[in-house]
Amino acid sequence: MPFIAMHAVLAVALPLMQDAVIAPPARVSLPRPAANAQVATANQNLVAAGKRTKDTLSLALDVVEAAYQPEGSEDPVVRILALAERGKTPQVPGPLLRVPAGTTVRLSLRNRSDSALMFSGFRPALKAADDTLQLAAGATRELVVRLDAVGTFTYWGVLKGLTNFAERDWLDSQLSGAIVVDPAGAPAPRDRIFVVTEWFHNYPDRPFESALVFNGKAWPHNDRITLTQGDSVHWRIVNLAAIEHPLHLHGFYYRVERRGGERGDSAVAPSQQFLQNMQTLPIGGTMSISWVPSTPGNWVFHCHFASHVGDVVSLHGSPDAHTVQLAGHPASTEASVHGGHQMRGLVIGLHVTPAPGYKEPVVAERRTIRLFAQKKDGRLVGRQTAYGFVMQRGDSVPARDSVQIPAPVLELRRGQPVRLLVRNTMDEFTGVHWHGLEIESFPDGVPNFSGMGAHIMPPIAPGDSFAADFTPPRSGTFPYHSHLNELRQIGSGMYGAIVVTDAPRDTTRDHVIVAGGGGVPVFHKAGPSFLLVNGRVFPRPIHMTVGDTNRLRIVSIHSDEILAFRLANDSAVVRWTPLARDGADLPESLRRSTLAKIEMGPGQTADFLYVPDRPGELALEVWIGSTSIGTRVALPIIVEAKKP
Ligand SMILES: [Cu+2]
Repeated sequence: MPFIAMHAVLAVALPLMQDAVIAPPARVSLPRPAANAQVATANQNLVAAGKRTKDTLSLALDVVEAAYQPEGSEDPVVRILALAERGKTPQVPGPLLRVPAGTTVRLSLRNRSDSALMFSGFRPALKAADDTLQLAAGATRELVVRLDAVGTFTYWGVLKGLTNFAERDWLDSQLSGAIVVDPAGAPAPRDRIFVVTEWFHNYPDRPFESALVFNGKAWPHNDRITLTQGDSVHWRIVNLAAIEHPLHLHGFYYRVERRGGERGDSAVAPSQQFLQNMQTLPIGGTMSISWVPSTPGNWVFHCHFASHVGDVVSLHGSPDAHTVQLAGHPASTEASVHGGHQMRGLVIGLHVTPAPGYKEPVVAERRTIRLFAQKKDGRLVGRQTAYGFVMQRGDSVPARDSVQIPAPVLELRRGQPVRLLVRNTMDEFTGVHWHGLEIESFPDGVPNFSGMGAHIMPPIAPGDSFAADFTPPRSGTFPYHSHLNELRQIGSGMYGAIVVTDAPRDTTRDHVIVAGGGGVPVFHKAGPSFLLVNGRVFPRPIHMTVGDTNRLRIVSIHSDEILAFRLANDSAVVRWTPLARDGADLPESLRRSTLAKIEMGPGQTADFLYVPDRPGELALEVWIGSTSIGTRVALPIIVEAKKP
């Protein structure tokens, strides 16, 4: 719950950060489990709990005091209440309730903890207000419920007095699990279920402590998933954390086939499905996605909030590494010292094994684009260091302290082999991800993970270069950005747009709009969350002519915020026509004129057609969060009359 409050606070403009030396705060003492507490294990959701005979499932669950270690074996063990099948080990997330439709569930729920609790969700057909089960300390409740509706649902418990799982804090944070109701008579499912939960502890006077996990364990301590090239993959993702997550798949597109929440789950009509590599999963939301890993190698599926894949959600990380950096100190994080990747939290690692006969493409000639990853001190608001990419034009190398935010648009041609030669002139490691491009794993840009077998992409060390060789297979709009120390590097400007086309584009009618950050978001204190559109708080206007068909390519790449976009004139929101999403063309059925409004998570792109019908001025307005509150940047669009 406090995580939400925190995001709300970020929308408020605040004084600039101090440049004084800020030492990382001392480790907080975390609530420890009792010595005799049972140890909770990570639940991969592969085995349905209970005992099923014909059309009845008998399930006995106990709430117990447990010891939980969301990260590695060296990392803190914290206290939680957890659910266990009676007589078995407690699990995080709670045991999987999975049955064919029409099954009657006989549930016995016993509270062996000292805390009074309330449970909800076991009766998904009821209204939320009617589905509450009070469970005093020491009490046992029996429940008989027939599950008829197919889909993905959730159950959850909270401490007495709370009414919603999103109000949970650390102690009750893991009292929940997935309910899956399969069609009756269907073959054994070949899917995977991933449940997101967060252990969260707020402190009045110190940074909060958080561990964000898929199926009970945080990256890099969770299981790798092995897939075979070309096999269909079906996943259900369940968000039982108190914040939404923009979930991004590297290398491939997925389709969202079902969407749901606690009280419902419905199929998305095939005509409404589209190719996407990012979907924001709301609080309490579920989704069923399908995709085909068509290229072998290592890939990641992760939350695209930089803070959800970094130190901020690690119990043992240095919570204020970025603040130390802001204060002008040399980077001191693990990644900078050892070159190791710094991802934590909500990441799933995939190994896609090659199909027989797979060969990496061999390319004789490539067009080379030289990019420089650079820093410039004191260039951002609050005298923060600006980070960015600069492109070499002609023979001379760009000035070492030159930085461009956003990075230059990479104009690539579909099917033309290219080499992005990235030289790191900074004093810290980096890596670059060509977000959404369906390329080989090695150049994909996740340091120490992208690649296959022993051929793994290294982080780009200070003074080193990395050649990302690939051939873009699809025309569209994509972001590129740092994939190391994302909070600091993306937050400080290491992002830009890639436009892949079949033919040169007419930039008088084809406009790229990149919305991102201009300074590191600060989570532990109320801090600013900067927003720049095309690199500016007051962006330069775009010019259009009445009657012309214009294409707007919008890239949303703030490190930690969902952005809302709206194209409006003085009086009203205008209409535009969606063309593409995440770089992939939309099906005909979704290319319908619509009100010009969209919310986009980090890494998401969308292309629209807009035909101005009268002269005058419009604005593409961009907000952090939902429209009408918080920070707004307006990009003016000046429409001129048609020349006679
Ligand atoms: Cu997230």
